[in-house]
Amino acid sequence: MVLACVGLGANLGDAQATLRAAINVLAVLPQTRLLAASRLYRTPAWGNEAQPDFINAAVALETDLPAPVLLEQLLATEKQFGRVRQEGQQWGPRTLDLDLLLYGEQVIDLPQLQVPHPYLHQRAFALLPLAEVAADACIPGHGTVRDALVGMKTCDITPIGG
Ligand code: PH2
Ligand code: MG
Ligand code: MG
Repeated sequence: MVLACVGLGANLGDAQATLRAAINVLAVLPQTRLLAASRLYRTPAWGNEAQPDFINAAVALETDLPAPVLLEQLLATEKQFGRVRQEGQQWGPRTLDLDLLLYGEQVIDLPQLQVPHPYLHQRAFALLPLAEVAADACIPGHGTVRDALVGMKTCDITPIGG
């Protein structure tokens, strides 16, 4: 069993409903147990700022699925929620984005999968929800999730419903 952490994001359609439904899908993945789900957060778009705010969240999973198989499941779930990938739209709006942020303490560098997520330690919108479910998890090369948040601007990242 491995502790795998997944970041969820969406900023098209009913993003809150999509994230809640996607968490329910992740909860019933084969050979996997949902350990914890964070609150949903409203976050300003990072990268390409000319797009709607995102809703972001994170889950901690305990899984026996190898990382590439888990990735396939995440991509299939994105598609199930209407994700269309467009050439050259790296940071564009999306109905659902599921990123494998951490897979135990493994470093994976495959063409289709980099773990830890290469920008995780720089992105408050991913770290703040992640800290709710796995604050002590290690981001290989960058200390714990809690450490990575120190000094980071988080005041514009607000939990939904309090
Ligand atoms: N995802 C991106 C690019 N920018 N900004 C926010 N706030 N949240 C995201 O999930 C996000 C983003 C690419 O995956
Ligand atoms: Mg992403
Ligand atoms: Mg992604």
